[in-house]
Amino acid sequence: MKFAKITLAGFAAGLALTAQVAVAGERWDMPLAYAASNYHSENAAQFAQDVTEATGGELEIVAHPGGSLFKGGEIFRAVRTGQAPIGERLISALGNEDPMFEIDALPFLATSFADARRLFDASRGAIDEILAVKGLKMLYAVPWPPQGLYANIPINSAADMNGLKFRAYNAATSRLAELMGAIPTKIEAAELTQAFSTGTAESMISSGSTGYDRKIWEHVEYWYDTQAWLPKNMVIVNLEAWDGLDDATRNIITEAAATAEARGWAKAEELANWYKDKLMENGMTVEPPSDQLAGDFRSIGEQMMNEWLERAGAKGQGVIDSYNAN
Ligand code: PCA
Repeated sequence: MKFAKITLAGFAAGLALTAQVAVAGERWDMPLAYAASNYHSENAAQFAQDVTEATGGELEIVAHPGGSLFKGGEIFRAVRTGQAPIGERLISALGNEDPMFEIDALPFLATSFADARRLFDASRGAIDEILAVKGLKMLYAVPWPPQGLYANIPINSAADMNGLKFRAYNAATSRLAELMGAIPTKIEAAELTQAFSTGTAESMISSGSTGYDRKIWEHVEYWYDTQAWLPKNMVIVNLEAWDGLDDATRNIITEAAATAEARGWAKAEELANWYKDKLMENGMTVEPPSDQLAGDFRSIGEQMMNEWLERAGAKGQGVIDSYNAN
């Protein structure tokens, strides 16, 4: 059975193909949103190879980076409906599914790798529960390096962002842009080069990683190291596809996923400074934010936290409390 063919036919017909899930002895196509050379994608490709090898080819997982099989914005739905058995998605882009998914994109809640890890530990159970209800299971999650502000002009305060076109990657970054008076548009990383070269985007918040992947220095000169948060990608599997596997195969995947998670966290941390160096080597001005900009970001962050707590309710507060207690 060729999963990719069923996938496209099902997609065209707008059908949820939850009945046609893969079983062991199958090929699993794994859509990824980010560039093949990005460490998340390389890590996922390694995970896919590890599973393929450890199962002796009984389950072949094939990674498709760069949004080539499904675009970033389509991957969650594709896996949920069984059009793809497995895939990777930026967790915080799923805020419309549940506010809990936005917890790792709240400004200044967790700004170091160690804190991001603690926040992941505190939130994983709640995220797993939400995914299970949607017929999904998280296999592993890996962070992006700390988020900073890219702009084509010097930015010394939030007010300097007024009227700038801002590329957002989720609802939280759109809101942040709005609160600075910038004009947000949601654009996937795969479409960044086009957005910046046509002037659709003049600024964004992202890691050095995405700026490096997209040669952002060809379009903007400034990156302010605001260290605002560390969002994560997660690899999810369709539960029906998962349940169709035998125990031995599931154990192999679980083990490969744990290895991929540890490898990915280590790689992200190792590369964080390297990316900054690359931005500078390519002529960008890389600086800490001015006191004014840092202060403006902090107060916007507080407002966003309050807005999030209103949406996320007692469950959200509970996760924040357990994060703060550890
Ligand atoms: N890069 C991704 C999400 C967070 C990051 O650092 C992006 O810009 O799309």
